[in-house]
Amino acid sequence: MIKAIADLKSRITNTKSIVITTHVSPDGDAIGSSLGLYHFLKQQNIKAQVVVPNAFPKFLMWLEGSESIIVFDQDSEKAKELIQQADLIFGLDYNETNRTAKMQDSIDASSAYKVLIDHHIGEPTWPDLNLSVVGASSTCELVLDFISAYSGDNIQLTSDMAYCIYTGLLTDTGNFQFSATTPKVHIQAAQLIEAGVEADVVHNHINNSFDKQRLQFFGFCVSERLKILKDKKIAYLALSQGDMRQYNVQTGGTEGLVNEPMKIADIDVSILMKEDEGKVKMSFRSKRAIDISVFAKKYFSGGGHRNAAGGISFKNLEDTERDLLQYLEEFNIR
Ligand SMILES: [Mn+2]
Repeated sequence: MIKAIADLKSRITNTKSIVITTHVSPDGDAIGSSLGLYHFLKQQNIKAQVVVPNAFPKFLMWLEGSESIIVFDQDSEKAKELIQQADLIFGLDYNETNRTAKMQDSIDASSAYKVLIDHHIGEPTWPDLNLSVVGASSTCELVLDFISAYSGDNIQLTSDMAYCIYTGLLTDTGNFQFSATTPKVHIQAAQLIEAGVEADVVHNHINNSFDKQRLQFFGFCVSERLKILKDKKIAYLALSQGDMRQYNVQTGGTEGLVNEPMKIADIDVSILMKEDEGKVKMSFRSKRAIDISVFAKKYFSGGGHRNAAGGISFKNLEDTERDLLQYLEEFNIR
């Protein structure tokens, strides 16, 4: 990594226009890593612009710099122009450009030097420089590694950087509970707290920021939509657009919902199905050795991590549910 960073350093200092991109429906790690890197580059007197495919949830809008983010969906001309003019593009928290949705064509067409930092399963060939580590807890972990390698002994983490990076560590490890929560992650968290992060502030912004209606929506999902399969190890929730309309669910409003069934002791796999226009979005969670990303990839054109993955179905909700039950039977999760 050190040699690659040295090369990148000279490239970055000679670059006129840097764009930082991340995946569609940006989560805490996507926004945290993008803004963490943005603040770091700013510290190095390097201007960069964060461009994201679509709106990100309210519970991330407190992060310093979030107001400067260009949202492709809301300002596509500006976003296209920025990507087109960039001579260096960072891709954070995704490894296939189709994860950037409507931004994909612009990124694919760009002749900019492309640097990828990601932790999802995959073997992308498009980046000019790939700093990804499959299995790392989060892209934020890798951005902090990048900052450390780039700065060497002169590392100076500001509280702006630290808050952004801590947010991704917290969210992608499910509050430091998933199996990727290594000693290193805790050491990094300590480093970030030393740099000024007040852990309870982040926790409250991320986890204790529901409004009453959203909490009632979670309650409705758990009491009315939760289904547990016969062997009691698998739980799933199938939500219609009507369900979400009824509770006025906003962007990011179902974030964390797939984890709720995992609170039941015997549940090893949880699946969330969300009806959308002409498709059903799927989220998967599993415990320990069960690699749910294999299932997501095989049946729902998805992927992600061993214990957390996403996928999609282009059938209606009812047919998707029927497919799911059949595939679960076929895949035989043990
Ligand atoms: Mn991530």
